[in-house]
Amino acid sequence: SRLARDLPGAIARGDLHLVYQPVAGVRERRVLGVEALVRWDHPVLGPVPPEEFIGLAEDDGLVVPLQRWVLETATAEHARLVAAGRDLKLGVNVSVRHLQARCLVEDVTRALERSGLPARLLMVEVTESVLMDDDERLLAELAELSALGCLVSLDDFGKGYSSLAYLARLPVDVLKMDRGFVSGIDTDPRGAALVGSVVDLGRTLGMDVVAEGVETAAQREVLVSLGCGFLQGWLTGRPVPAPDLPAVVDGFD
Ligand code: G
Ligand code: G
Ligand code: MN
Ligand code: NA
Repeated sequence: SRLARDLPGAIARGDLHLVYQPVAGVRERRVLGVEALVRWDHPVLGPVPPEEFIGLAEDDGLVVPLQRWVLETATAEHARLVAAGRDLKLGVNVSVRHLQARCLVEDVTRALERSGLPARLLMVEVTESVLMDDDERLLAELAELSALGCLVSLDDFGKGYSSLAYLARLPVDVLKMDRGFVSGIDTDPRGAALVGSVVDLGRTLGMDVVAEGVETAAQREVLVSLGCGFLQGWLTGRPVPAPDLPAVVDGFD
């Protein structure tokens, strides 16, 4: 396809950019971190949805160069924010294919070295499809990331069919609860009960729980009452380019 043909050039030409969405702490009442999200503005076709070109990159063996670009760019941009005095975590989405390619640890190490970003501020986000892939080598790679001092989060948690037995064995610090759980919680008591059990599960396993896709004050209220400590979504902030972040972080209420 045209997109697949144009993607390598887009990386080289600088047609990709990153936006950052705030993650807020309920108790802290401030922004504690951001998640980097990749964007591609195609010169002819306009904005291409990330699901689409990341899928293409995965099929065409381009995902490692794409993810390297994301890691290098996000850590470099974020290190500048940290140097300017803001002690925020950075979440970067990675593809399971990058884990499978066995060079994620090396690429993360290099990005940390080049940017000077402390490892403790980097959170690697993997989707729960790693759970379905009962592969000891993937677990070992995640454990190596932990050993570097990075955080590991399980993204879109609850969307698929992760095994609870396996979850307990994963070296994961943070559960990012899929936004599908959040959408109806202010009107659906069963939905709220479900979110409550995910929060409890996180507590049991020693993992922080971030609610994704928080759009309304009513949803936030329910999440807070259920003990969810971390919120991400349009309510706490839309994704913005790096230069706009200081104003978003400092102006948060
Ligand atoms: O950003 P939304 O912005 O539309 O992102 C859509 C999907 O693309 C989400 O599932 C998100 O996790 C994923 N995504 C966004 N940026 C990246 C990235 O840099 N790498 C990978 N692998 N996925 C990403
Ligand atoms: O899968 P992951 O959690 O990495 O994806 C983040 C995706 O969620 C991005 O596409 C981002 O634009 C989107 N997103 C962020 N906040 C909200 C929100 O409040 N509502 C909805 N519908 N999408 C959101
Ligand atoms: Mn994510
Ligand atoms: Na994701």
